[in-house]
Amino acid sequence: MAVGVFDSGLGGLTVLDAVSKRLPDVPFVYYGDNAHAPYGVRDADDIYQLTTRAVSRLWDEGCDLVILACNTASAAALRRMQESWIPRDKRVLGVFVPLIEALTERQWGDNSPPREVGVNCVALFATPATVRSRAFQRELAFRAIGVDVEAQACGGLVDAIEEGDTILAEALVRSHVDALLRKMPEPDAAILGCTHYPLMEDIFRDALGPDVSVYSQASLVAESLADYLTRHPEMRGPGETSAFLTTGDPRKVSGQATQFLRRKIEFLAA
Ligand code: DGN
Repeated sequence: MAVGVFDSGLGGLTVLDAVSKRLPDVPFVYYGDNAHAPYGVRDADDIYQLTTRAVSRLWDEGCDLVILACNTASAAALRRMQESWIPRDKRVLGVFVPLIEALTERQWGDNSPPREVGVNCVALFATPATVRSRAFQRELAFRAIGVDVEAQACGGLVDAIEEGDTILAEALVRSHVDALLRKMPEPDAAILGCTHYPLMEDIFRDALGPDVSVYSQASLVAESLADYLTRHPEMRGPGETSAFLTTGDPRKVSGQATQFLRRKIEFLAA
């Protein structure tokens, strides 16, 4: 049984890369909804419909456990899915909780009341839909008190990264960081809350300066999945090889993915 990894497009490949390195024996089925990307500018209902469709498709592939690598889908759809839609024998995990557990130094499943943690001021960089959802603040409030969050919607950054326009992407990172630092001059920590931003992590770190701890999701999600599979071995199974599915044009998406990750990837039609 493979583990499903869902993203609105190519960005989730950064998460897939990290989890495949951490769990080399686990097969994955990656589903990119390239025909409907980017999600960051869509409304919450639309994101919910697209995300449930993608997750159902991964369940059809035999993936009882699906990771929503997409922050925008995790923010706009995951809680609603968990409340009323996911059957008992399936699991869907998002990317916010591992980030927040790392930030608040909590173990998975620690349901104790929210408490003070080692950080006071957190900068969140994400897509407009993720920022609008306030999902990060909501999940954080379940676990921590006394933390100020200032969010910066990084308009244009996903497109610049996907187009490989590194000059524009760097300029956008620097101007979004400047905008955030005007609102919150001394953050303790910064969250890169979008699948694409790890590719610009060095620029974020440089623009934020050495005193800000930067939390990037790919490696944290990989650790959290490894931990989850240790506790739920029934959710993993040997045997299958990994596969890549897209709702877009497989040839075009394979070319873009190969360029995005600088290794050869072959997508099939979803
Ligand atoms: N995958 C999305 C995210 O992590 O928020 C970014 C791409 C998008 O759909 N805007």
